[in-house]
Amino acid sequence: MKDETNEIAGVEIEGDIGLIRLAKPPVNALGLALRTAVYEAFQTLTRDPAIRAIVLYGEGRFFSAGADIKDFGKADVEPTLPQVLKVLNDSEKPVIAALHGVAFGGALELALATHLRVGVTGLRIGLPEVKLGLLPGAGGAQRLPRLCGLASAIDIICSGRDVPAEEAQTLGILDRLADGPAREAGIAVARDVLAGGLVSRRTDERTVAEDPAAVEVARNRLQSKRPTLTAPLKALEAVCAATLPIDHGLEKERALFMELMAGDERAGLVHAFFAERATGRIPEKPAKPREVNRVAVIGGGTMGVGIATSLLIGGYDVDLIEAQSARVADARSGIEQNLAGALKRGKLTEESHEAALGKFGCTENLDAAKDADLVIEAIFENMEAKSGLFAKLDAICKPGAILATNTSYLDVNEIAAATARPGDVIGLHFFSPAHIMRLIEVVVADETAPECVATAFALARKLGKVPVRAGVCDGFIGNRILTQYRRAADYLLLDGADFAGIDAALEDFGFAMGPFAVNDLAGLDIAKATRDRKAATRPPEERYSRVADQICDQGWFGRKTGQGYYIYEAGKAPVANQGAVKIVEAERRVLNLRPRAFSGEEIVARCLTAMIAEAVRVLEEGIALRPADIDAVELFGYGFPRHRGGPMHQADLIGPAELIRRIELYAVEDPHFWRVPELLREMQCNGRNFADLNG
Ligand code: T1G
Repeated sequence: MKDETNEIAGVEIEGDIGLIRLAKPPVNALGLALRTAVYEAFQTLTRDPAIRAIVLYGEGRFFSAGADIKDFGKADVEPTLPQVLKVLNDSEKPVIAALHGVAFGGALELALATHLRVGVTGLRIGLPEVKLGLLPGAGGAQRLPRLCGLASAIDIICSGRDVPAEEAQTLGILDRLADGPAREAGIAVARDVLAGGLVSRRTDERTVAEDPAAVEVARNRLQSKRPTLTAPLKALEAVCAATLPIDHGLEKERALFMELMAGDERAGLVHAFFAERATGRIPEKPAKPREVNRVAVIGGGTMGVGIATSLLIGGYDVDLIEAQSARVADARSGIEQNLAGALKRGKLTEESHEAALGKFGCTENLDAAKDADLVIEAIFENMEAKSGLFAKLDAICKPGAILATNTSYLDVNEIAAATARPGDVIGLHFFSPAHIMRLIEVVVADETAPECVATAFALARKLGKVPVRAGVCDGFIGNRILTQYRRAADYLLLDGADFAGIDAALEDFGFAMGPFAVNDLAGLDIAKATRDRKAATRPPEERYSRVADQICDQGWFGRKTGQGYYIYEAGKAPVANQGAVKIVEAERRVLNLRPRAFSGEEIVARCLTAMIAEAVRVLEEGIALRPADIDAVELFGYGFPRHRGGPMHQADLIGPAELIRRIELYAVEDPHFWRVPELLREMQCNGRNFADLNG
């Protein structure tokens, strides 16, 4: 083996101090190559009699992001991380970890196994394994409580949260904070140890006091969460083992870790991790993004105000343009309230809040868009109004300005055709509330220029959003799939399930809210407007449920009117609206339908299969680049439970054969709605799964 030691784990000598430099871009992930290199470098320094202390530090943006997530699910190869850490812990020479950027998961576990830890300004540490459906598997749940106590360790490990360096020092996790490069900070600590000014100590020698109250509180909190995930509860069990002798605790922790490693929750959460990061792999990636500093947002409604807020939080200069002068002041106060909320949530500091307040203007004058690098239109959904506006913007805006529409379903090609610069027109579909929801569907029209797409992705990343490239069709990726999901739920209702039962089944599956509760939240009149818009082109053979229309006919539009499918009274949990129940029963009688019972499992199977079937068509038509992009849309825009990975991840767990069997079974009742996409048959034939298509 080419001696890589010097490349990815370089050995440096500073007098009687030996240093190991972790250098495996992009994040010094502790995969086999880096583990082996660290292990060998450490052996070298241990054997060298001239070396009296050893420092580990990282090259690049971070000390390390922990274990290599790409290795999950594969067989363990030695040296495993626990083996490497045992050598560090057992060392007779003082071992110091010098941390910068981030030290997450296995990287923090590595530091915990050393004898002293120094962190530099800006460092964040954490054991975020529960966010990946795991728990610390290399001693973190045993060694962290030995430094900061059981209660703090439970908080950090079961939440997976980031811990800023200052707090880490207060908790006793870091022995020292320093400014400047970690390497030098590490050397300084080593010198102090060798000079006797600082005591180095094995973490394993420390003990952990019981804290039954903290354990009880944590267990109750984790069990009351919806959905109740397995990893945080197993992590709690692992931390509690820290009161045992270290070897027993390590053994228990590893057993729990391996149990979770084999689980679906881990597979779903790891899939979500990589799906979020894969969306940026677009054909337009080589194109150079245009510079964007000033953005004009057209429309002072909820979406316009949310988009403007998101841009201000992202550091852009913003002009919000609202044609109706009476609404300009409302738009301004809406933005100010959102910014105040962002300050409260810690998304802004006092300083950046002040700066954001000074970076925006509100006006009714469309000419304010003339110097904008980017214009984002968020007016009401009407093709005529949007085309008219884009024609005006085409005349007002400077050459090279990007003209974006926030439409959630209208034809972006048609909007682009209203201008003489279709190459500069693109769809930027935000989700409400736009300053909170992370998804942006970047809708690429036929003539959209590559650098426009690249600019949209760069902007979305700067806003902390997850951009997903979508082609032009009715509803793009997300709303198109949502329509089928909702129709499956509407048909279940007609066939005998009740809306509270349907919602409960999907909430047990992990959705924060079932489809009928979501309809009530979004406003039943909004969905009705969409149905009315499509009425003229609805195929006669399409099964149509009139239930929602009849509920609207009662003036029941959901939460905003206090009743819809459910009744909403302040301070009370929503209850099923018996008036709506009667409408369903009456409609069944009119359609001569004999209601039958559906299990929760069958309800989930039908709704999920409807989503998957439409998602496969979205893929077939090239509206989405890859299955993982569809999952990213569902996870970051539609509340699909993260631990389930997304509909395409689920499709691989279910398998094409079973999906086809289901669709063909359901098609007996409704062959128009339930159709097997061609790609699904191909997958069955060639034995491939959707993960293979992620590239
Ligand atoms: N393993 C493999 N690849 C990783 C990685 C990791 N741990 N972390 C990041 N990457 C890749 C990522 O996919 C992307 O690749 C590139 O690095 C840049 O990442 C035994 C079992 C560190 C805060 O949970 O939170 O240790 O897309 O785009 O926004 O107990 O990445 O360019 O090809 O996210 O600046 C615990 C996960 C592992 C940390 C940087 N560690 N990473 O954010 O860049 S479990 C984590 C992050 C563990 C032990 C257990 C973030 C980051 P590509 P990025 P970023």
